[in-house]
Amino acid sequence: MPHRISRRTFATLAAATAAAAGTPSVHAAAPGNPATDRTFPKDFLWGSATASYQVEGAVNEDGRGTTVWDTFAHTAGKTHNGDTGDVATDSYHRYPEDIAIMKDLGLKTCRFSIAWSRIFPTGTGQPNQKGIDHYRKFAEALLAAGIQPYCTLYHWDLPQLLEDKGGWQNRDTAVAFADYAGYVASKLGDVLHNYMTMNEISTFIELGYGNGLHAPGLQLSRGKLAQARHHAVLGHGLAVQAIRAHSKPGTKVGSAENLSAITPVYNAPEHVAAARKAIQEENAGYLNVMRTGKYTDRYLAQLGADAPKFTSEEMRAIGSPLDFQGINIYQPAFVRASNNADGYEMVANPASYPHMFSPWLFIGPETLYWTPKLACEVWGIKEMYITENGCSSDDKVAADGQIYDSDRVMYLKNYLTSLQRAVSEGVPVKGYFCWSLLDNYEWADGYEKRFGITYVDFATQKRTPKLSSHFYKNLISTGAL
Ligand code: GCO
Repeated sequence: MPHRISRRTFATLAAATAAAAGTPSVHAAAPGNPATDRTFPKDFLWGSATASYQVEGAVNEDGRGTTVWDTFAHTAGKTHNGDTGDVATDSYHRYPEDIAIMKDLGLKTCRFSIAWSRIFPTGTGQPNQKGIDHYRKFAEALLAAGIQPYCTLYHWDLPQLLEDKGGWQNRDTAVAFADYAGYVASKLGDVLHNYMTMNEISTFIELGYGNGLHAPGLQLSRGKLAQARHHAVLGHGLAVQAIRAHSKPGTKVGSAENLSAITPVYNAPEHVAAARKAIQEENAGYLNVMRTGKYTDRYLAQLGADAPKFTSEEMRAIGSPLDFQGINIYQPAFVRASNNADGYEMVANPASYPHMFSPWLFIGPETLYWTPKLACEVWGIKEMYITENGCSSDDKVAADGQIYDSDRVMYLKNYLTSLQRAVSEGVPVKGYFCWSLLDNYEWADGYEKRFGITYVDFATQKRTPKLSSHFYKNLISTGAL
């Protein structure tokens, strides 16, 4: 079974033209003494994140249509142990219990995703009222618990019938996604006020259509892949417009993107300047084009004849202004200054570099300082959320029934210390969503890699808070590290 080692190490075919070096900081210094103050602002939004296919189960209930992940997970040899999301954490039924866990933690917000195929079982056409009813009940239960819903409209579970017509290779999928997004906003706008269009476009495109490690498991040529990438960012942009057209004033729209988490290899002016160039070029096909509405010259030059076909109207849609930007951050992508034409070079980690239980998850807490800071500077972002951060552990239940995941506590403590540094310096990060509330279906890694702060016994569905959950609860209640 191929591992997901390559999962977040995608290169976006970036190329040579240097982007704005030395962009001035947009942040005013925050009050207090950043060197000694270890607290987060009182109104900081603490949350957790999950995704439909990873937690819901109930794949054949209430009219849900088949998705690419159902197909992929049920194809022999595609996932660890042949694991599927058929049951997952059974959260379609057990969400009241999950919300009670969130409430006990003191969470202010919850990031979850809507399964497109529960709303439109075939992707387009006739909507399914039972799907809308389910997410309405879920959102109402969150609100009753004092928890603000943050809804992702697409976390990779594409309706299979759309994939049969080409999936993201087909421009019509982008239009269908926008129609679905607008429909949800029109039906649930009274209970949902914060939307993320898509989760990690870079991951579902590069792994789903590039190296084939994720659904739908294709390995496209470079040109076809670039076109699929374009359709996905276009789908994002059209959905932003559709949500705005169908929602009330005050509704906020953003995305949750897994950018290449550019981090200077160490804090020296030349490496920081290199990182400013790298963050744009290494994310040229995703966040950079979504934030600017332009492909960089370097990106297009490197693709040459394989560059995507696009119109100026599409580019305007892709660059639709957002109210906030979510970024998912796990491992750093180190960069150093270089005399080459790019002005930077990525640093490949040696085999001895430490990682968490997932081999791709290199440990680099400072990425939660540098990446938000550089991203906000370079793209002029005024409101940012860390929409995912967390880690896998080889969790075991101890003789006393508890789970002492000291490695996850180490990871969270150090990453959050870096985040606190960024916030205290005025980087506009307004909240943090821990991945994940519960152990869940980790895609091609099945159930082996546990990312939850709550342990799930998958045989009984019993939930037990881990040591990291107690750490997180304490942090939320005190606001201090
Ligand atoms: C992703 C996700 C989550 C993962 C998490 C841990 O990026 O894959 O948004 O679905 O489970 O990041 O790998």
